[in-house]
Amino acid sequence: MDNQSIAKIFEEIGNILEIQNQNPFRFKAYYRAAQTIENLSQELSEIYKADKNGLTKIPGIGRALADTIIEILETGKSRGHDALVKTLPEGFLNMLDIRGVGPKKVKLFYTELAVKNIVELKEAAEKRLLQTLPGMGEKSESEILAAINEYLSTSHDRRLLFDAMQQADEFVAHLGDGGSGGKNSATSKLIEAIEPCGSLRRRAETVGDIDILCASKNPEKIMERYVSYPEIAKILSQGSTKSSVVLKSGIQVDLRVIDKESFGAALQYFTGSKEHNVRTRDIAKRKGLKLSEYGVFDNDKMIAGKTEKEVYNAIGLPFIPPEMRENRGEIELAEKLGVKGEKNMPKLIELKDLRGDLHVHSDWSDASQDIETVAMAYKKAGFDYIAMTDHSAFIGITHGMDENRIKQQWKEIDKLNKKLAPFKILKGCEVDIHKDGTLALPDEILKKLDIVIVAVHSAFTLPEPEQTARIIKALKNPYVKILAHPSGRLINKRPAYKVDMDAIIKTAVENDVALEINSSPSRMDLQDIYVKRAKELGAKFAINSDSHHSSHMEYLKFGVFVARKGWLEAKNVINTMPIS
Ligand code: DGT
Ligand code: CA
Ligand code: CA
Repeated sequence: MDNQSIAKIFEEIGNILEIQNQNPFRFKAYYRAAQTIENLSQELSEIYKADKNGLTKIPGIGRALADTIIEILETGKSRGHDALVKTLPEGFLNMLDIRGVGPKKVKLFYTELAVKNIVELKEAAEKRLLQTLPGMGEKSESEILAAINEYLSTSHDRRLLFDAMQQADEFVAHLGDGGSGGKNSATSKLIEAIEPCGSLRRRAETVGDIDILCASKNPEKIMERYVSYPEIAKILSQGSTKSSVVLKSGIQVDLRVIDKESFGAALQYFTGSKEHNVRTRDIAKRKGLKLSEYGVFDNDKMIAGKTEKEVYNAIGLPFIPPEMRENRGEIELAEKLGVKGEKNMPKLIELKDLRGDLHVHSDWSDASQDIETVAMAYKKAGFDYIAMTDHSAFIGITHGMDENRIKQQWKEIDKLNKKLAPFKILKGCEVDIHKDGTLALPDEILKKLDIVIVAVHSAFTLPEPEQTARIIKALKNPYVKILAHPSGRLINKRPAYKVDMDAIIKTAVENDVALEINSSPSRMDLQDIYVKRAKELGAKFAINSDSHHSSHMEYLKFGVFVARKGWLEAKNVINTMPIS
């Protein structure tokens, strides 16, 4: 867990204590601690690892706060924080993300107007109720309304695919018979088919709203169950086959119920993208057909609609996988191949093609589990190998390894490889690229490693020519195998560093360096559009979890989504290969 995330937990504890009218001493201590942590130049995990009593030596961090930090470092959360969050209605704390709204105001809105989330706050502002409250006026009300609208229309409101998928799964489980444990295809007598579609089904990195399509003979019953979902904050519209709601988390969910005979056509329509749909409708029209969400029609006769494949084939195209439907060349390819050429469409990579993970951390740097625990988890999940790629030592970054500790780690890995064979742990390192393009470890060490991953973790704001030159220089080192998270962006949090991505891709190709697709849900980096471009330029890829806990293995599917959106096949990805 990094300092930013820990600081956020402390700030939230402070917020909740303040909302609860607790002693100002208490909540202010948490605010101060959050500030201190945010400004530290060293990771808390590193401080703790170096010295078990080191945390209390940080100014403003006493024994109790230090214990909370240790609990978060070891378990990924704080029970005290969890318990506090549960005292508030769901979505309550999101109100604090609105500019000009702090703990005092949310407390006021809640006690005076029973406002529990952003949606209700917006309603109250639109009804001009906020201006009636003590300390508020017309001006502060309109400022808050403007801030809410800004918040709802900016990228904050586009959710990570990871979050949206979780919420969609829960919703689908609710619609199914009493919940099926979060499966995407919950079915019951009432529901003949159900599928989240839209940007979520296309596996876009962020999702604006969730679209769910359902086939049923009894739409009224479905709608009844739909609007009874306890997570709903507001029903926007409710019809017999079409409804929209906003969840307490703030995300909108649109539901359409359709006849089974039209399910494929509706799925095609509501999966989009809009740009892709415009093209497919056009193609139908040119053939004298009509394509709608109800089916493909020749005059009034329905000639396809039950499955998507039927729909594409009826307009003369091979089936196009949802991830490719962005009007980025898939229509041209599909037209060229035709229905008969369906087998020549890219055979997109699948999660089961991955045999190893080439970017994994342990407690030798900034993760919490030892190598054996991590390796055993991968082995148990059916993988053949991992590369242990703990961080190199680099001031101000992480609990990194110097040459001595790397050599010690090799001994540990050799020992474990005997024990776990045929499972294999490769010796690796995530090596920092210095500002000048040199690497944090000497060649004598690098050449003995199986996997050298290089990464930028500092000087994010260099001008484009310098940032590009820095990375290119690193890629030319003969021992480098993989460039980690090539753009450095964190979705909704930190923009990509400015680089000439084409030049970097070309250098990677020339020097036989694989580009990483980092599967962490907030990274998904390299991005799909660059993946497609890099594939065209002949690049190789590695889909890695960058896991800091064995449970992060689950992230790999998000890397696979990105790869599929970039049209990759298994053969383009090095960790689909057996170990040689
Ligand atoms: P989002 O929600 O912003 O992440 O993106 P989408 O793609 O899920 O967009 P959304 O929810 O507005 O609409 C869902 C799908 O419905 C969209 O992907 C394609 C289809 N659709 C929506 N509006 C139109 C339209 O005006 N024309 C056509 N052809 N299709 C549309
Ligand atoms: Ca959508
Ligand atoms: Ca929608």
